[in-house]
Amino acid sequence: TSLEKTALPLFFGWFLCHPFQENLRSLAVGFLKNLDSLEAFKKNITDFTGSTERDFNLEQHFHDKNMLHCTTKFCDYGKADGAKEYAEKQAVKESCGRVSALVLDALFVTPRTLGARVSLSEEQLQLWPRDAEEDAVPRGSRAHITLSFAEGVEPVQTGLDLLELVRLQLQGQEGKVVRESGLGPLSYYGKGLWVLELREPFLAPACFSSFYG
Ligand code: ACK
Repeated sequence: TSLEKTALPLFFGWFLCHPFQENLRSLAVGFLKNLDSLEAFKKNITDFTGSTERDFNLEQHFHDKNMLHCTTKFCDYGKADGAKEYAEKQAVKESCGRVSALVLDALFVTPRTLGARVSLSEEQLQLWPRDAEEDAVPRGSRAHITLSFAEGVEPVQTGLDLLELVRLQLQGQEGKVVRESGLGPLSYYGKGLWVLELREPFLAPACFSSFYG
């Protein structure tokens, strides 16, 4: 009906349940502080600044961003390809309001974005759109939570930065382990891409829902 047509949201996704948003933010701040203090990071600071700026500060580069979520389908109020089909899927309709646990297994940072990689379960993959990424990467590779992005950067960039990491790893690049932190190995992949693989994944209960903005 025409009423339903007007109901397509900005996007669908999982929204982190309340206390876990704060916990994840703390984890991310710790990650940035740690990185900021590393010699290896300072040596490659031009990735971020384009010059040898002395007073660069990662925490100021990435200010805090709104509510934390993992986008499944970006619908753009119906303007995005496949938005209507996605919204009408049985699994999507049935899942609205349901809570499931997101498994966050890495944090990554680039000069543009700060994000968490999400490893989707088989059940969660039922809600993952077919067209989220090209066929060259495993389904769900783009799943992430945007923690922050630099000024002038669009949030869509976090998923693109993660896909870049996935492609590098598929090509066999492992990154250079720069530090074994309590949380896990921290690696540098070049071009300002830093990844902390979490030895213990961060489990975040999250509610599947649409978002209108
Ligand atoms: O951080 P995100 O996953 O990246 O969450 C936001 C959300 O939708 C609202 O903007 C994501 N987003 C924006 N544009 C696109 C797009 N073209 N494809 C996929 N996700 C998008 C953005």
